[in-house]
Amino acid sequence: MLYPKINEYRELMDLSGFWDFRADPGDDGLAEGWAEGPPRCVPIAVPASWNDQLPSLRDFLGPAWYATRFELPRAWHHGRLLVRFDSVNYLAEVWMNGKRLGSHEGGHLPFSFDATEAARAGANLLVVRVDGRLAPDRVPPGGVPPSPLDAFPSGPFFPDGSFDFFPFCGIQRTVRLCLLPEGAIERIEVEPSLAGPGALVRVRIDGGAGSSARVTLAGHGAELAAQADLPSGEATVELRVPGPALWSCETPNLYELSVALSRGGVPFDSYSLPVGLRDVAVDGERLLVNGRPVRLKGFGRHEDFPVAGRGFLPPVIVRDYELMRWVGANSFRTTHYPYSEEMMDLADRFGFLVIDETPAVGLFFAEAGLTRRSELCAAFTRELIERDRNHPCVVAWSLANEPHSRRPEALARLRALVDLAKSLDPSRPVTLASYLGSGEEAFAFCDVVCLNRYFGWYEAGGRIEEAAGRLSEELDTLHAKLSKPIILTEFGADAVPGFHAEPPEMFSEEYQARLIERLLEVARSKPYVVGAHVWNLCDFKTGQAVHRAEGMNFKGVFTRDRRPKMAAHLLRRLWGASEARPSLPATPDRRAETPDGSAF
Ligand code: GCB
Repeated sequence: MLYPKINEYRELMDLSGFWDFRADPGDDGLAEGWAEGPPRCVPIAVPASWNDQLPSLRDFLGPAWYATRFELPRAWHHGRLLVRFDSVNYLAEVWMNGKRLGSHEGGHLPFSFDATEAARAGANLLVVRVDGRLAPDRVPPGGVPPSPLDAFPSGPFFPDGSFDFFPFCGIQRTVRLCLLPEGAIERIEVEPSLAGPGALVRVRIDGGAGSSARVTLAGHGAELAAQADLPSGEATVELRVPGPALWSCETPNLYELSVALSRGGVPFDSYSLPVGLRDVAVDGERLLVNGRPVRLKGFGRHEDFPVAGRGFLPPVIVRDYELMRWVGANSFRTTHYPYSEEMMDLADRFGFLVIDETPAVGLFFAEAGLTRRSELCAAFTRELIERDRNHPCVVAWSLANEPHSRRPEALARLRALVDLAKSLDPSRPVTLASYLGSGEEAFAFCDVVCLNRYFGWYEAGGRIEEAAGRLSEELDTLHAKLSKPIILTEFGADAVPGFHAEPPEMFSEEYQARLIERLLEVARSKPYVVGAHVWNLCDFKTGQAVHRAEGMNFKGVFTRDRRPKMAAHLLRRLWGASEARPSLPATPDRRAETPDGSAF
């Protein structure tokens, strides 16, 4: 489903606010008919995770029930009514006025249900049962039986996710009612190509069976149009843009693409979205955007903030872009799940290069639940590519973070995922991030090698020079074996804010800053290393574990409340941020003052 928008043919109602909430630790709600409205509820904010709003439920992962009442205007009784959830972690089952609408599995991707039959003019009740429990047959998994083949340096945690971030639960992004005209546009896929003169924009439209579409592309002096009929509800049109204003990190030029449908000459639906004209390619050991080599400078990050947990918080999104731009970053990876659609929109506008990652973190390949996990990984890959394919900021798909791929079963499964992503979107490189270094056999079928490496922390802790030497060796070995572009997608050290030590010592701000500086120096000295993402932009909440004081991962270069540590100042110096950056790149000229992405 397209991102919900209001226009002359489409209506929206945002259901954010205080909902009713009831935890269901005994899992009695289904049998007791809570779908008709859970009893004895407390207020809860939506969107947001429940764990830090209601501290007695911090470690409770579900099931739990949400309910909200809303009034529908009588005028809304035409067309098709959808209820759209931008994300719910992890399982959601939804009823309107007691009628079951459907269920969805997976914590970070949108879904919608048709509520045309169930809704009525006047008062309505929407009920959602959310189950965020961790299990081996979910993705990401939890409760994974320990095995030497699946070893992961960060485990084990309480709650027992096979990943290093807190398993926040609930309705974490916006919920909206969307009123669409009958036969509305369902999907628009935009694929720009720079082959031939100018730029070619291929637009595929789904929906609108029996109608005609007018497609326009406007901006930067261009005003192009094409016409197509949709007898069976699909059509592809092509527009050639002479002298295109290309999208790039330095000049994030966007055009506006609009599709307008009419039937018998009567207009009945339209949808507009920004598009960027650019292409991405791997050429030997280089990553190219518009034929020019790029080098990624940036971070892994988390959607994480006090009280709201993993809830959608627009001010934090703005602040995080300010922080990244302040240090001179031009890139991030959506570690370790798809970020909000609004975050992706701003990446397009700011000119960030994004490695877009599915929620497949901590994957293991032992038999228990393997078939189901594989199905879910494929479903999430499909859903992510469908959601984000029109964003120029996405320069690669990452299909897993640190899969425990030593088992022989792993390779065929990972290859199937890579093949799936390439068949859905042949225009972008596909990758996964691994901690196995040159032992990662899956790199053979990835376009770009993404290495997560903690020399100076989990290995060679306290020994910065040894860490630098080992990283240098490992990069050269990987390069000799694969001859592909390499991105150092994770490296860093925990630094407890305000803890200082000279000479530098692990957990001090000095140690974190010097280690990052030294490892970046190594990465920079290798022409085939095309990017470096420091782990992490900000400190973030994780499960409790002996190596996680305060239930926190302190590898942020900013604190959880977004104050800089020494490492943030260091990066600002290294990445060459200029003073007085405009908050939004209003024009390409102003944007040209920002770093050109040529070094990291
Ligand atoms: C990793 C993981 C990341 C962890 C990080 C750490 O390799 O990909 O999720 O948070 O290490 O700090 O241990």
